[in-house]
Amino acid sequence: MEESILSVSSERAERRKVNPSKKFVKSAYVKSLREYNKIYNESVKNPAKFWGEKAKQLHWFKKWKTVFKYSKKPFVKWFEGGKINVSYNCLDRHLTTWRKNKAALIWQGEPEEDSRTYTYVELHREVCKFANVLKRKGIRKGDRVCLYMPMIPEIAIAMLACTRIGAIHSIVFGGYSAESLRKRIKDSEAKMLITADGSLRKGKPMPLKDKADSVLGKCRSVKNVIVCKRANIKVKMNKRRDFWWHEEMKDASPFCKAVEMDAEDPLFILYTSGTTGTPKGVLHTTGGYLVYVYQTTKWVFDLKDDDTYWCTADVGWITGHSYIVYGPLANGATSLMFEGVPTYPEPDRFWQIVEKYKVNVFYTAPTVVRALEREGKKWVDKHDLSSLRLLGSVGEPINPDAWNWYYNVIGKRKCPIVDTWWQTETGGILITPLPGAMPLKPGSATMPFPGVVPAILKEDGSEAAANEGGDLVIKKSWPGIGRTVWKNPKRYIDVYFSKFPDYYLAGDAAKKDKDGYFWIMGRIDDVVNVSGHRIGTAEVESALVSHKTVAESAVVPMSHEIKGQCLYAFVTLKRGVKKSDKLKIELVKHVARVIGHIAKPEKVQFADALPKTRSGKIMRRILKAIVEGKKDVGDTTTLADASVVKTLIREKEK
Ligand code: 7RM
Repeated sequence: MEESILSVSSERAERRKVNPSKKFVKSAYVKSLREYNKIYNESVKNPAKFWGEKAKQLHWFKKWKTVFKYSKKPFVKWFEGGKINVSYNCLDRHLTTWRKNKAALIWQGEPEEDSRTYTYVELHREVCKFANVLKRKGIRKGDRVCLYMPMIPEIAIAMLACTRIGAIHSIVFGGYSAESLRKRIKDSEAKMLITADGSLRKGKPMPLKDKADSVLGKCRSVKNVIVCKRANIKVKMNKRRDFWWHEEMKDASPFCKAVEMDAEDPLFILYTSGTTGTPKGVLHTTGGYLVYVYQTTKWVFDLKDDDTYWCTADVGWITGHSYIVYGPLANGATSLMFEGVPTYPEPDRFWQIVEKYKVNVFYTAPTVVRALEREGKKWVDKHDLSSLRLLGSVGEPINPDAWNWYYNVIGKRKCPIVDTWWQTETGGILITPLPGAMPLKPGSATMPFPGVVPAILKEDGSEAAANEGGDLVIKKSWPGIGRTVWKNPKRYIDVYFSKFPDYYLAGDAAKKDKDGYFWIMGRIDDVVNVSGHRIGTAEVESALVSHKTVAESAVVPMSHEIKGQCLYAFVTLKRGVKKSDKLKIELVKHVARVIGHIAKPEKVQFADALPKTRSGKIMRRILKAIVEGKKDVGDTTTLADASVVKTLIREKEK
């Protein structure tokens, strides 16, 4: 009865469907399931035709010869023979249209009074100037440039300037430690570092340049450092090596021709943590990536010219690359960028910004939704959110409780929610609703984007039956797929193409229901085997969070003499709820009620905070180590707040 636990609780969820309103459908790009099915079937039958047509909407200096072909499996080439430039498509292409004076980037700083808007023509000018600064400092096509910056417009300007001259950017998230920065600079052999004096976090200046300085001595490849002023922190400048952004920009020319890049020339490297300690440098290339983020941004967010679009991610992770900068700008959209956090100065900051800029499309992570739900509805009710017409979610499965709150309290029951499943490696969104076409099922990322062919495989490689959990794979290539691991093609093959050699292995467990909806269950290693039952920890977490006292939870396996494994639940309570043993018992009972007795956590530990990456993902690897009583919980440098770990160890359940 392996699959029973996975289907019992989902059976109810699976039947619930939420349809988009007539008004939404009326203006949507794709208006019905029938229309989606038609587009989908054609895209899969003839991917070259489908992607070729989409690619034509961008500007190519020279058209491609073949839409796609394998050079040597699994290595693939998209739009071979084509010449294109990303910055040209994100900027120059709009300057000959009415969009030239449209807001491209609206930036809201953490202090309310700090904000800036760049029109397309203005952004183009800044990018050209900075591209000339790069050239002056000796940066050429193919060179790596490392960015270690706050969420300020200069990060987008630097990215676009790199793409303009064919330099490969490698963004290291500003929250990462100096040591993480060093590793990434070393692996990519970056010739330049672009950073800032510091960033602002909850009103406090946090050093960046100082942190970088502590390792730059060991980074021989870096010849120059460009420093932006942001946090008013005094920094040491090495005369021969370090230069101020604003000084370099003063006399830089605003004319810079965009380099004609081969479609398969490298665009950027983005490091992502793997199972080993060494992060993988995922390499994305030019033409395919741009076509993919262009088309997904347009259809998934149903983006229209008069929309103000806000993705709350940090530019330092893939969501920011694809859906703050490249996707929206390639569409000529207005993209909002926010420097701060959701709860500062008060827990209504996001809603205040939505009201201030009349945001229409809002894209965030489930962890943010849960954190703001925890703060209470009163913060939402202070603001007029009537401009919102579409909501998005990314990063983790969104549990039905958070989904309902997002839908009812934020979207006022009129905004579809696009639950978008994808990864750093996929470049863009792969499984997602097209919001005018798909009836939503809360908790499901629904269906594949046109051209994408996912499947659920069992260990022996055969396809799983409906509702049966297994490995999520993608059977056909798509233009946005990461092409290799930087300097390590073997690792690319090992990680993604060896368990099932013909398919891309996502590393997530998932299942597909009878209606063809995909349900992501979490990373493969988040599936726990309790007395022979496969239980997705996400499902137990979802049950816990559906209890009225619970704000957030993380469930991990713990070894158990009899059951093999059992479940250990970390639970964050809502504000004002009292911790008690009685409540623990009640929560365990609640899980039994929602899923069944076999899913009952063996232990419950209350935790005011959970170890999370700055992008909001709970680091279950660390929780597992804590639960197993390991002295060394492994690398904690990617955590937003490493002190959380000590508290959890101290308060561990016996
Ligand atoms: C975009 C991003 C990738 C991993 C992925 C999943 C999880 C992301 C969803 C999701 C369920 C979703 N890139 N994940 N989105 N799980 N539903 N809508 O997050 O490289 O940082 O992470 O995130 O496990 O494999 S990522």
